[in-house]
Amino acid sequence: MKRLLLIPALFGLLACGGGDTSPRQGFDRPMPVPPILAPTVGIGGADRYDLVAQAGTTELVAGKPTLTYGYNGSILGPTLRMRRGRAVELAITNQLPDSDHAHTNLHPHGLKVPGDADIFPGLEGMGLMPGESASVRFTPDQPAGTFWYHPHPHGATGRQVNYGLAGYILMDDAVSDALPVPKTYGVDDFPVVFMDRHLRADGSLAYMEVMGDRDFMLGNHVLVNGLHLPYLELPAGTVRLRLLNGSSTRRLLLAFEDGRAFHQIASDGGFLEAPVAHTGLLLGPAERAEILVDLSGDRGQSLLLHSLPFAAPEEEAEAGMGRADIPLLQLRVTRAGTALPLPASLASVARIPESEATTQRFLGIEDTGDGVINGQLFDIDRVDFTMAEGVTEIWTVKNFADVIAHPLHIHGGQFQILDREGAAPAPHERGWKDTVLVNPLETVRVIMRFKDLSGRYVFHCHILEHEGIGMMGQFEVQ
Ligand SMILES: [Cu+2]
Repeated sequence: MKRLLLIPALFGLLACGGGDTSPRQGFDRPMPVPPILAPTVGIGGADRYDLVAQAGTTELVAGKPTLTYGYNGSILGPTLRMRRGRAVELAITNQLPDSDHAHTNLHPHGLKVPGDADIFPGLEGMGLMPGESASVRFTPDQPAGTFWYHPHPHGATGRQVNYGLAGYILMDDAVSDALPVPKTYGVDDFPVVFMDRHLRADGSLAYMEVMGDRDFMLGNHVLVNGLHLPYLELPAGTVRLRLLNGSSTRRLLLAFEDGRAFHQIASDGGFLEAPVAHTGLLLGPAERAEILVDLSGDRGQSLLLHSLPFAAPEEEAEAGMGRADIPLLQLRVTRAGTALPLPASLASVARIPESEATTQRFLGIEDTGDGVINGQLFDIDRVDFTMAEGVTEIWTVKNFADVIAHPLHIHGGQFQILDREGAAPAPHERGWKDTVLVNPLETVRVIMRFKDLSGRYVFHCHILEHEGIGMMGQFEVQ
């Protein structure tokens, strides 16, 4: 690999020509809500979910049909509703059009599952060719939360996700059942996924067309549930939005146009201990946040959800990161609703004591040269770390780059952030996480239990183009 961050500025500026449409355009199409996929009866009575990866056409921008990929449809995929302790059988069939990038597989992002279910049917051979199918069974045993699924074929992940292959997994348990928060899907509880995409004038997707895309794959449209600038009709009460940043590179600083406070109730791996108030919430690639918004005084009004400008390293900013105010979604408060009191506490999130860790590891992330994590590129034949089932480890992650933040994702479940540059994490980062933004020159320590894991997993930068270049390693739980 040549020097990674070489020509982003020029191409980034070109790529951002035209930029996002102004806040007052659009908002004439409703935000699609992915359907919940009703399970069939699988082996041993498991809830069986069948996903078919396929191509289709979507009007990401009204009047301009785009070739996209989706599961069981033209873009994104149905929502899978799982329950802690209930057996699942997950099946994937590849019906993508034949191409160099047609092999696919499936990764349930954030779920704690055996290695053979984490990316199936595996990275070897990069999965299924068109016409092939695979399935796995597992029984999820982790707290309720908002997770997602997407393909993970090495070298093609970024392209396939960019084309639309991604869907939600919502986990329920006794805690989520009992919490007095909105929970009627599509009524007061909504999945909202943001995807930064580069669209040409004719509406077609441009992916990895210029040198700079490899470093900063920033688009010119941020789609919301697969559409540009949709609206969502909501009740005049408390609503719950399950936010997911499904962008390759773009971080979003989410806020409402009137600057109102909202409350985060969950991070990547489930509920926080207590709600955390924000007026702006930074969400990096692959991160999730569930928020509660009080719309009880807004009947008949509309409210814009947008991404505010923020300070980014110079090279990122030159490529278009954080520069603009990006309109995302118009909330229209059109019917009566119920204002719910904010729960004082949500769930127990016991801190993993540092003394429990028996191993410390170091991950140095670099942007240049032929090695990007601890001096090496991904090699499917190399296992970087081996650990015994049940151990607890502390991973110290250092971003040696001064030009870009890398969102590190560890497969196999959820970890906790111990500190950033030695300082305790902010309240909203004290819950379960599977992806952590590591800012330029920053050192972040995380602690993770490798309990009930088996086999091989990966860890990688969730800027999918970086992962594709080789910013990924493997660990094996024995
Ligand atoms: Cu990266």
